[in-house]
Order: sequence, then structure tokens, then C-alpha cells
Amino acid sequence: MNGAESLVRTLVKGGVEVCFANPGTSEMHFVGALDRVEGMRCVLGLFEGVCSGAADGYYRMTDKPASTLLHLGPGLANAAANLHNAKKAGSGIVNIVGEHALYHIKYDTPLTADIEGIARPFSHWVKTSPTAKTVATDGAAAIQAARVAPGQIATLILPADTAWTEADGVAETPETPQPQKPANEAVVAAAKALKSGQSAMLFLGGRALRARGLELAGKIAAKTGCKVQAAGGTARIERGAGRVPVLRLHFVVETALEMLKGTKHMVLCGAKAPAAFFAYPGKPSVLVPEGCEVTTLCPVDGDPLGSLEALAAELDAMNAKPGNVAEARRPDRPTGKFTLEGLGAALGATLPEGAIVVDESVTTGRGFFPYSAGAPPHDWLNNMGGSIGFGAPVAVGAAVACPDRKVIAMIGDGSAMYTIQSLWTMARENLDICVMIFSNRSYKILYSQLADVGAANPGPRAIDMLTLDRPTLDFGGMARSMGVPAAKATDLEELTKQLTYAMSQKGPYLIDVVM
Ligand SMILES: Cc1ncc(C[n+]2csc(CCOP(=O)(O)OP(=O)(O)O)c2C)c(N)n1
Repeated sequence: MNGAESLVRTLVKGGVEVCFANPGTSEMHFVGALDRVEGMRCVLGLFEGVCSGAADGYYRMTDKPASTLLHLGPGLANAAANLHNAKKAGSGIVNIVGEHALYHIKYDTPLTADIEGIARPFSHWVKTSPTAKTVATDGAAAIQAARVAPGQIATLILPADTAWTEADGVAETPETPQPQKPANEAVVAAAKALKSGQSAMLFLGGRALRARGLELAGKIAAKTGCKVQAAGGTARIERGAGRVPVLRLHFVVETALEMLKGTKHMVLCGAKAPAAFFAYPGKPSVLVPEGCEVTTLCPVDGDPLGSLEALAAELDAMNAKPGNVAEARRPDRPTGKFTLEGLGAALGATLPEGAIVVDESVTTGRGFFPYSAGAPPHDWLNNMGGSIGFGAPVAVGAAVACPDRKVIAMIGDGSAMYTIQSLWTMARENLDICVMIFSNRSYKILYSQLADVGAANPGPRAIDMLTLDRPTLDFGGMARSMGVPAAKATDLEELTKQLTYAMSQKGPYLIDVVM
């Protein structure tokens, strides 16, 4: 058994069963080993950002790391933006990055690069395995690192000669240390804050936003009268009929401040204290209202569910009934010209049970939540790293993770163009994904950002950097060229009809929503 095969066997044994790959010469032994080892599904992405985003989506839906296979420094660099998003979202990923044989590096041939240097800012754990004998144990250590709560990026660099040289065998993955149990003082302090009689808020992130976490938050709210608020960026919210609804903190500073206004006690669980996405002249970075006391019940890398359980028990709220569980209710099927409300209603009217919504709708979908609050139970995934090109790859990974569930990717036209190759992987793997592209033919968000940072009165050259209408993009044509059937919708009736069709069939489908 060579080093590459010992690594693939170690990954499979350690529960890493999917590899999102874009290989090159230095990874050929890893690719060759795939035919000799059962249990590793290998999915080809035509750009490394597709692979890293897919691994992020896979982790969010399974809480299990997938691997990526990337080609030296440049392949890793192409993957970096979506690794950044995954890192912010607390997703665990095992990156396998090929490297030249160590004796070859000194010749500084074309693909030679500082791979560790590229990996470090986007990884929690980085190692170049020195020999074929160490590859398996290093692979196992990478899996262990990727599983550290809530999930970490581990990057294992695999020199070509370690892949082709005889190895020792397969390594066992060591247990990953579990997150700290909730500290009693933190639980007592949080309970005291919520019982203070002043306006209090539970501010949630991470796994606190799964159905059980929200149910516990709902019980605590019923008992104490506190508000329940989700952070602005959320990796996965379990929502829909029968669940406790929660709103994400708004991107726009003024709106976010309005949502938090009057709060005297904020209890953090799985989330950091809220801060503005960007700095703007004359606006605050910190969104916590002045005079509001912040108590950390559970840090981002803690145990949010265990902490909410402990808090509910401390407050004697375990048997309380959450007050505002979402009733099963859908909006009417909308008709007429596109409006943002109408688009939200079209989704809410057609969302199937168990759907996974991947939301990169940027400006279009910000107000969609109320229209699907009573739709059948579903998951909602958002970008936490702010690097666009996230939606389509994450949808690929979510669909690989959950083949029996419909994935709906809502993507702005600007964002879609970063990782449009994802469509080809959707077609090749016959993934059950409905992609909606919101073709407003612009980087619409940046119009408001221009004003917000004080760059007023933009001239034609500035506006030219924000428009996508010269030439217009033909998403239907792009989809069909990559094997994905597609349609165009120019009003709400047509869109609702197309969505109904997309939900009734299996496999990838793209709707170009021409706004
Ligand atoms: C990797 C990366 N490059 C650039 C940006 C800056 N940026 C943020 S939003 C945006 C445009 C998004 O356009 P679109 O997806 O069409 O959504 P819209 O604003 O039109 O709703 C850009 C370029 C970014 N966030 N990430």
C-alpha cells in the first residue's frame, strides 16, 4: 500500500466519505487509490472554489467533514474564498493538497509555492506530511482537527513522493475533545440577566439555531419574556411550521440597531456580540445598544444546545410551552410584476417539506423570511464569510449530503458568476437542486454601499463598475451548455409555475428570474 492509498483508507475509516476534487499531476496517486478503496464518493468540481464551497455545504447538513483534493498552491488559492466562508461558518473540512516531492521543491519549478503560507489564514490546522510512513497518522490528525466544535478547517499537504512510496498502513482517528460543558456561573449569570425584569434578549448563533435549540429558546422566552434574535450570519437555521421562528440581524446598520434597540441585557449563545458588517463614516461598529449588559452563556466554540438545556433547567422553563411556534401557513400564489414581497411569496407558496434553502440572494431576499415562516419544515443556509460565489457550491454539497431533500439555491446574478461551474457538477451528479438566479443585471447592493461609505454622486465610470447589463448574461444558455435544463421567468405567475414544476421533479433545474 502506498502513502496515497493509506491516506484514502484512513479517511474512509475516520468517517470521511466524500471528496470534492480537482486534481493534478501531484494528486494522481490519490486519484488512483480511489479505485482500490471502497467507501469514498469522489465528486469533480471544475474550479476549486466549487470543491471548498461544496465541502462547507456538506458539513452544514451532516455535521461531518468531507475532504477536498486540491492541486498545489494555486489550487488551494482558488479554493480559499469559500474556505474563508466555511471557516466563518464553523464548518469542518479536511483539505488534501498535493505538493511536489520534497527533493524537487528547491528547483522552483512552475507550480512551486508556499502552500503552508497560503493555507494558514484559511485553516485552523496545517501540516506537510514528511514521509509515506506519516501520511496516515497525519490524515487521522487532520480529521480529528476538522471535528473540533463547531468545525474546523484542516489542511494536509501531501508531497508527491509520500503518495507513491510504500506506507505502513491505515491509522485510527483519535477521539476529538468535546466542547466545554456549560459553566455553572455562566448559566446562573445568564438566568439572572433574563430574569432582571428589564428588556432582555437571547442572541443565538451556530447550533443554537437548530430546531431543538430554538425550541429551548422559545421555552426560555415563554418563561422570562425575553426576545429571541439570531445573529446576522447563520450557518443553518431549522425553521418552518411547528418550529420557533427567529429573524436574522439585518445587514443594514440602522435596521440592525432598530432590532436591538432598548435591550438592556443580551445573552450570547453560540454567537459573538453583534458588530456591523463594515465600518461606515459616522456609524457605530458595535451594534450592542449603549448601556446594554452582555453575558456570554456559550462561546462560538462551546456547546450551544447543552447550554440552552442548562439555562432552561436553571430557569425552570423545561416544561414551558414556546409561545410563538409557527403555524402551518403559506402565502397565496402571487401574480403580476416582480416585487420583493412577491418573490418571497412565490418561494413560500412552493417550498416543499424538507427543503434546504441556500441563500445568496444578497439584496433581493433580505425580507423573504416571513413568507416562508409557516412553510413545511426546512433549513435555511446563509453566507457567514461575506465572500460571494458561495451559493451554488454550497448547494452542491448540501445535495450530496441529503439526496432525498430538495435544495433551492437563490443566487444574485453577480454572485452566481463567481462559481457558475457548479452547474456542471449538479448535472453530472444529477443533484436535486433548483437554482433561482435573481437577474437584476447589477451589483445592486453596491449602489447603497456607495452612499453609505460617503462616496456620493457617482459618475458614469463608477456606475459602470456596478452594472451587469453590457452585455446581458444568459443564465439559461449557460445552464443548458453545462447539462442543466433551464427556464426564464419574467413575472410572478410564470415564476410560481416554474417553481411548482421544479419542486415536482428531481434533478437540477435553473430558473432565470429576469427582474
Ligand atoms: C469575493 C468577493 N468579491 C467581491 C465582493 C463585493 N461584493 C459584495 S456584494 C457584490 C455584488 C453582489 O451582486 P448580486 O449577487 O448580483 O446581488 P445584488 O447586489 O444585485 O442583490 C459584490 C461584488 C464580495 N463580497 N466578495
